[in-house]
Amino acid sequence: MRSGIIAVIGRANAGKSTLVNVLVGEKVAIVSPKPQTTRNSIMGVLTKPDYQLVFVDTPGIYKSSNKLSDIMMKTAEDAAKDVDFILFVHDGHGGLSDRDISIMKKYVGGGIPSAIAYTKIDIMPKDRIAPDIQKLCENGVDVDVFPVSARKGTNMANLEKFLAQSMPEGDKIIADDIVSDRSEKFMIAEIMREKILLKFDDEVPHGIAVIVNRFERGENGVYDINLDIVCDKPNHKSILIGRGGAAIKEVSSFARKSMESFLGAKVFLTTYVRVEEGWRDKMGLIKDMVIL
Ligand SMILES: Nc1nc2c(ncn2[C@@H]2O[C@H](COP(=O)(O)OP(=O)(O)OP(=O)(O)O)[C@@H](O)[C@H]2O)c(=O)[nH]1
Ligand SMILES: [Mg+2]
Repeated sequence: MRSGIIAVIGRANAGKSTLVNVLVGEKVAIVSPKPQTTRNSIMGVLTKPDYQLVFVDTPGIYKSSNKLSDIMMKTAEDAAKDVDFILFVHDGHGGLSDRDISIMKKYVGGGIPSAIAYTKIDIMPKDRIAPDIQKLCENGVDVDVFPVSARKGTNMANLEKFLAQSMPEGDKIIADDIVSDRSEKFMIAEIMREKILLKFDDEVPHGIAVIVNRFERGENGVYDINLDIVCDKPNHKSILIGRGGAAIKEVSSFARKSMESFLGAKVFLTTYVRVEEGWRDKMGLIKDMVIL
């Protein structure tokens, strides 16, 4: 048996959470086309008869603009310590800049075994892959590179096999039936945030926090869920609510459906939008609003 902890690191929006979800075979982390979707480190576990891979998905590396993003950056950096392996996720479709290489070099090829997942190859010309790998070599990035598409599943089995072989010999770290360290309550708040990220423009969702006030299952099997959607600015509140409440109604309806499929039960969802100006810069409020 081989088992180990794999930190999944990379720039914001690279495709880390998508990759972890696909490898684990279940959605443990929300995904969106916007950078800074993941705010916490989230564990996703893949248990097979002869190996166990414990992935730690992390917030993407991104320029910090407030206390919240400072904490997110620290979360990613901390996750890369004391692990058995670092899997650096690179968005191949986004090109390969000198800055990409310098960030990579911080994490790969050091004391901890590492590899690069060069992802999103389904949406880029294949003839760009080999020159990029060559460029990495020339720049002293001397680790295995796996061109993959998490979305299409391309080359994911090879990556999984390689990771399994790279783990130290040892017993399972996590019980068989556990796929994530995050609670249902956490995922409910994240699903709401995901739907907001998908519907609204950049500035609004990045200032959002979702607080679960009530999460109860009634005798009839229906979940009664009440959420506060906290936003950064009064004008964000009006955008979120929309004319006659149309926007919040639509986004809540998407979220409810997604919660129902996650929980496997009916959901009665109520939401309330409120403003806490500048909460992302106030440590006390961050602690209250982001489940760290
Ligand atoms: N075409 C394609 N798109 C992908 C692939 N992997 C991820 N994406 C898309 O890339 C975007 C970002 O994906 P995420 O998985 O949220 O990226 P992330 O690295 O976790 O982002 P942060 O949490 O913000 O750091 C989403 O729109 C995904 O659907 C892939 O293999 N192919
Ligand atoms: Mg993510």
